[in-house]
Amino acid sequence: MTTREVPTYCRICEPLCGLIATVEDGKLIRLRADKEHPLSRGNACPKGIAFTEIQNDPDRVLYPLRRTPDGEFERVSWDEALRDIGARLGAIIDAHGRESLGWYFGNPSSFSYSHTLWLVGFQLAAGIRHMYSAGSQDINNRFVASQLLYGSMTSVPVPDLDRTDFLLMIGANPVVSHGSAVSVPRVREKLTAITKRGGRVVVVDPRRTETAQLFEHVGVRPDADAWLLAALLQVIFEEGLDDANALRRQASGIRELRDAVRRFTPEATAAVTGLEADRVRALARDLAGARSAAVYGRTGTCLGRHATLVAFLIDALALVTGNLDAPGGSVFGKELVAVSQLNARLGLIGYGKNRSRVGGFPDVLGTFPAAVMAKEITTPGPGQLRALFTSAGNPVSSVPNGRELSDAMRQLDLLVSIDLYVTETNRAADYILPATTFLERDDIPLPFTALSPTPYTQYTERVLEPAGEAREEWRIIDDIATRIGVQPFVIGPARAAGRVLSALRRRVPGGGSVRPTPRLIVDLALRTGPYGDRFGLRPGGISLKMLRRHPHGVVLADGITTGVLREIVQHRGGRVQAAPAEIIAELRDLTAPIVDPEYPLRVIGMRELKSHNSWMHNVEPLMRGDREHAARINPKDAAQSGISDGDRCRVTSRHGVIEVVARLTEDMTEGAVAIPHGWGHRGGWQRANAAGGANVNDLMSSDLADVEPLAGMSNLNGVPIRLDPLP
Ligand SMILES: Nc1nc2c(c(=O)[nH]1)N[C@H]1C(S)=C(S)[C@@H](COP(=O)(O)OP(=O)(O)OC[C@H]3O[C@@H](n4cnc5c(=O)[nH]c(N)nc54)[C@H](O)[C@@H]3O)O[C@H]1N2
Ligand SMILES: Nc1nc2c(c(=O)[nH]1)N[C@H]1C(S)=C(S)[C@@H](COP(=O)(O)OP(=O)(O)OC[C@H]3O[C@@H](n4cnc5c(=O)[nH]c(N)nc54)[C@H](O)[C@@H]3O)O[C@H]1N2
Ligand code: SF4
Ligand SMILES: [Mo]
Repeated sequence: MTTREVPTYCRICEPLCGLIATVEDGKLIRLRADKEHPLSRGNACPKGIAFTEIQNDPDRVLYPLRRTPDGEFERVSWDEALRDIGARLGAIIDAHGRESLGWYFGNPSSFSYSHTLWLVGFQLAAGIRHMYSAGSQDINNRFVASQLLYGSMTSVPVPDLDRTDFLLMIGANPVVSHGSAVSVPRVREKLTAITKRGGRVVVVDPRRTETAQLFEHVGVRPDADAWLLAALLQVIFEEGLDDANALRRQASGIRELRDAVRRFTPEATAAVTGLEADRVRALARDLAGARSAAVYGRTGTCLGRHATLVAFLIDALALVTGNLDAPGGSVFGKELVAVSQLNARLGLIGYGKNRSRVGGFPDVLGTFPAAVMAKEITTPGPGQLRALFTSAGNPVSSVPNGRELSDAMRQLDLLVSIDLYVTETNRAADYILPATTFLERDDIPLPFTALSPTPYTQYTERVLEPAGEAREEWRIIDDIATRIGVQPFVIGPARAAGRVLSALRRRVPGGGSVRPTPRLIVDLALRTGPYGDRFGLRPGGISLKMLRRHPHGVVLADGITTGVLREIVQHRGGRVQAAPAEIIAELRDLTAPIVDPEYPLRVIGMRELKSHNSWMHNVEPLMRGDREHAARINPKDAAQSGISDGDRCRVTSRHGVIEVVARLTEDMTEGAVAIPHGWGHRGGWQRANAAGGANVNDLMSSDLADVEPLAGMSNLNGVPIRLDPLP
């Protein structure tokens, strides 16, 4: 028997905690936290440790599956599956063109450089327009706000946690989520360190969350953040608390912004936010008066009806108080590979280069709103979506109106899913192709260095050989591409990286046609990137070879360098645009939501420590105890609806009905009801199916009018509902 202890890192969520895998005769025995990891230092959460159960899960899909006419799945060979998929794609393309092909990629894809790289390569090379992702349920508004402010979609400021004196946190619960759009292991310690050194953390959330309980809580009404942020800006301008020097240096359009927020006084907005005017004034003064302050918002600010506006105002608040790009403020990390720069130069993917066929929504980084996917399938006409691939995603569970999507998918000529499980989405697929887990592939977390307050990276080789016949996504994508006569990264981005490629050619015997691998491309990008070794010209710089010598990861700098705004901003003149027309218009037209007495309450999302979106409910150790899918309700609201703690209740919106258990808690502000997403399973995961619950996204609307217009964000927070007792 041979036993190995292999350092690697967790790729379930954004802290990327260091793990040690114990492997016996090629089988994973256990995962534990890596004490030698420079940032996570022996810390990991229950999900990371429990990944052993997913790795070895008997319900995992390990062979290509084909759906039979009776709706069951049968095992087929890779060759059979890919040959048939290729032939069917060929026929669809002949009849309807490549514009009838589509792809949805889900959240776990962001943790695989090779998956995302090959997908972008395939998209560009094949000219695929129907691209969809979890981003329109997550973060695309943030990218559009950055486009408007800085002219650079991928420049997202992060809170300078190690130096800040005041953190204003809006719609995020990092004590449970472990932080998002900011990559920090041990985030709870980082936050408590702020208050320990005399600073403040203020959490704006309709629920007194696990994070809010540790700090100061501001119980805002759901989907009222635009009003609150505008009011904070109004007070700061009115009382002359803005940092005029910083604004002169950094921004244009400040006067228009000041005029646009003028009507949003704390008094005028109190009815919408539910917050006393004095409290809002005090918050504005404290924020502006703090030695340094960072303003940070996450999914609670991304899934409302004004998601792009809210993300914009979050940065505007940092800007106006002189905290943008300043120590302890909202700061810009340096990318591991120069994606933003390269993209700005080549204009490969951006914002609004294309419009969706249905609804006319602008693309965000080459993707359209996933909320319109169902209608793209069912709406006839040129460019109708007929063949759909999904990889690392479960959209029937994660996008608004899952039932509509599930029904629409039956109309497709071809549905292929690359996943670990039979899920709610792919149970109706023609083929399910087995993907490797993160332990079965090499990796480097490309997007996360710029989001880490301590710039950091780690390369890991695969820890395990793929189980069964599982394959890496990039190989599957490459094979499918080849079968329709397309080659990712020979045409497309590789041509763009011309000089690098010609250097590469010289090293490839025979020269001429090069089929680079993801590993080769990433090595070149690293070596020529901001931290790279420039092929030996910069001693101490990084390359894959260098990173392999440091299996626990490498800290690249002590902290984020500030004073870089001029390099970030791509607008002419190098100034942050504080008053883009879209934002000013939305502020002008902002009207208080009308309360429909039929639906007096509002549903919001929440995350649970032992769930991960829709895909960890099959893990027995995480499901032990009395875990159940429950709505968290303020006791007063429950009493009004005639509901007691532990009752099953019916939740009704204008768009659907679900049934869940009621949990009464004073942690909910009145009028807000929190229900986690990702429950109500009907796939091949037996423990998950047995967990019960419902798909909360059956309550959500995919009507075009309910999709946020600037970034195509789904409206999943603040949706009007009614509660009724069940017999
Ligand atoms: N109501 C409501 N809805 C929401 C949210 C909310 O807050 N409220 N949050 C939204 C957010 S932020 C997100 S990110 C989305 C997530 O939405 P999705 O990304 O669509 O779905 P997930 O539940 O993350 O499912 C991931 C799928 O990938 C599979 N998988 C896991 N690892 C791998 C891998 O390495 N390779 C492959 N090929 N497959 C893998 C899993 O089995 C699972 O089927 O949900 C969104 N939906
Ligand atoms: N344990 C666990 N960790 C996770 C995940 C998971 O499923 N489970 N998912 C991962 C993913 S994909 C992501 S994107 C991140 C998300 O990371 P976070 O955004 O930190 O996660 P949430 O816990 O959903 O926090 C959102 C908060 O917004 C609040 N909120 C809802 N509506 C509003 C509103 O209108 N205004 C304000 N101000 N607040 C509002 C909710 O009450 C909630 O506390 O978490 C990641 N980490
Ligand atoms: S917090 Fe948990 S799930 Fe997230 S990276 Fe760390 S161990 Fe993995
Ligand atoms: Mo997410």
